[in-house]
Amino acid sequence: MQAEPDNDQPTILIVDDERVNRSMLAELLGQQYRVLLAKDGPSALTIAARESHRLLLVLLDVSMPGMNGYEVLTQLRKQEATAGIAIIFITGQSDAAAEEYGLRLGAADYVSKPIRPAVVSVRVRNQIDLALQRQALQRLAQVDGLTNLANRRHFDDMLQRSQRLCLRRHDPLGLALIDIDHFKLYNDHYGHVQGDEALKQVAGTLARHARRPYDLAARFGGEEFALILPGHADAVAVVERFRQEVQKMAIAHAASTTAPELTVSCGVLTIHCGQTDGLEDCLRRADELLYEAKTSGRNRVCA
Ligand code: GH3
Ligand code: MG
Ligand code: MG
Ligand code: MG
Repeated sequence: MQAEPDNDQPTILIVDDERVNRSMLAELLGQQYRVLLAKDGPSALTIAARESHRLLLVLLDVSMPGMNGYEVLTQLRKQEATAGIAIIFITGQSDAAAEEYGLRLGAADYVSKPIRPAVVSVRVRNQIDLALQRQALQRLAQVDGLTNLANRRHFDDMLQRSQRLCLRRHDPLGLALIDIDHFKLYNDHYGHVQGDEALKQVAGTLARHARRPYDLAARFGGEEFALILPGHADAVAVVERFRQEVQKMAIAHAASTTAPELTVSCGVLTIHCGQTDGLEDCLRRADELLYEAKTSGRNRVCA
């Protein structure tokens, strides 16, 4: 993941065509949140796309020249990255039909002008709390509890997204399947608790090899891991370095017939853009390469 220069206050985007409204809201919310401002729909969409990874809430004026708030909401919902951002409409219309329309479009809440600061603060706080809870739940649903890596479900999801990304960018997509060697013997010899510790250590090393923003290290299941490396021309080299580092951790494995320490076998497939094979086929081929690594002596990378 990339380093974030700013603090981690929740980010709010205020969109209003009138400067006085923007400054009033910015002053009201600026103490507790990181506040961004936009004076029209198109710039709101640009900022939201750029900040989608940390933007939790948009305070959105309904009537603006050019693109109105309803259109902005509709556009935000169309893009995967911005679809989940909470929206509070702000409007001068004290019109029940307009309010109903906004809520039906999927706004989380509605406040009317003239703005009552205390009410806006509370409504914003409520929506931010909900958004943070949603984020925490989403994270729980994506992460493997033992290793903290992406779980299988998230891996499947990200593999599909990575394939789309690589198609768009005309990039190759590296896919690795990794399996710990003689891990049943490790458990038998050292016990399941120490087995879990070894899994965590291997996972930590794997995570350090998923360096770029779109790389993903996952627990594929049991003592198997996976690595997605979008846009890497040298996926094999990355995985080979990982394999060597696992061996260098020197986790003793007295029962292994491969080496005195814990080792891994890896299959690496490079999917070329334009190749339209289904991902199931790709996974099957990566698994065949892993099997080749196992049958040709373990503790190696086959590509
Ligand atoms: P190979 O080198 O052919 O991969 O042999 P292996 O023994 O590693 O493969 P096998 O599939 O026979 O055994 C996998 C072992 O991984 C068996 C299972 O108990 C262990 N395992 C799977 N998940 C966990 C876990 O969460 N914790 C621990 N401690 N062990 C696990
Ligand atoms: Mg306006
Ligand atoms: Mg296995
Ligand atoms: Mg194994």
